[in-house]
Amino acid sequence: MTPPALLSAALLLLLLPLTLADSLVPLDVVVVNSLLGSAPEFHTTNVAYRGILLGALRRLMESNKNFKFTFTEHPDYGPSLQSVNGLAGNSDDRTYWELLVKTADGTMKRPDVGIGCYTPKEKEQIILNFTRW
Ligand code: B12
Ligand SMILES: *[C@@H]1O[C@H](CO)[C@@H](O)[C@H](O)[C@H]1NC(C)=O
Repeated sequence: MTPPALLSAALLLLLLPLTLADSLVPLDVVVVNSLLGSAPEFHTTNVAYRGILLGALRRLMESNKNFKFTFTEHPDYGPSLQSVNGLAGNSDDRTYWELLVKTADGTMKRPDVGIGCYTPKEKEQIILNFTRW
């Protein structure tokens, strides 16, 4: 390698961690009440590269006064989404906030982990679906 090429390679290596640390993954959060059939609410937020959904929801709550959520903590599975915008799941009427994901290519999936483990990918739609089990 020529000295200038060596220098730019070294510079790149130096800057790479910085660029990665700065990159935020954009995603949408859609709030759906399938029991009322009301119009879905769309929000946009972001999370650190490979950050967890809980982080994306927190960022959204901090930036948007029309979105709030609460969660409870399970000793084994971690955080469980309890309420969105004041509406809480309830075991007596068997309601809960289901987690669904529409990927950038349009595929729908139901994650097999909760908000503390799921790591949203770029341009995914996270659907919080109030429903019954
Ligand atoms: C029944 C059940 C549910 C019911 C619970 C209803 C109720 N109150 O009884 C409902 C349908 C609500 C449910 C929802 C979800 N569940 Co679930 N559920 C189960 C299941 C089949 C049995 C749990 C149980 O009754 N255990 C026996 C009792 C005595 O123990 P327990 O500790 O008190 O059980 C409680 C917890 O399991 C809790 N719970 C249930 N699911 C989840 C998920 C998370 C992330 C958390 C924190 C807690 C939690 O609810 C139970 C009752 O209070 C387990 C799998 C299994 N066979 O264990 C999956 C399981 C626990 N669920 C799982 C998942 C992923 C979910 C969802 C995230 C699915 C989704 N995409 O929406 C959602 C939670 C969304 C949210 N709001 O945060 C995963 C968790 C894995 C993980 N590491 O995160 C499991 C292990 C299944 C799997 N995919 O392998 N679930
Ligand atoms: C929400 O849940 C209902 C009931 O399980 C289901 O019919 C519906 O398809 C879900 N909503 C979305 C947006 O997938």
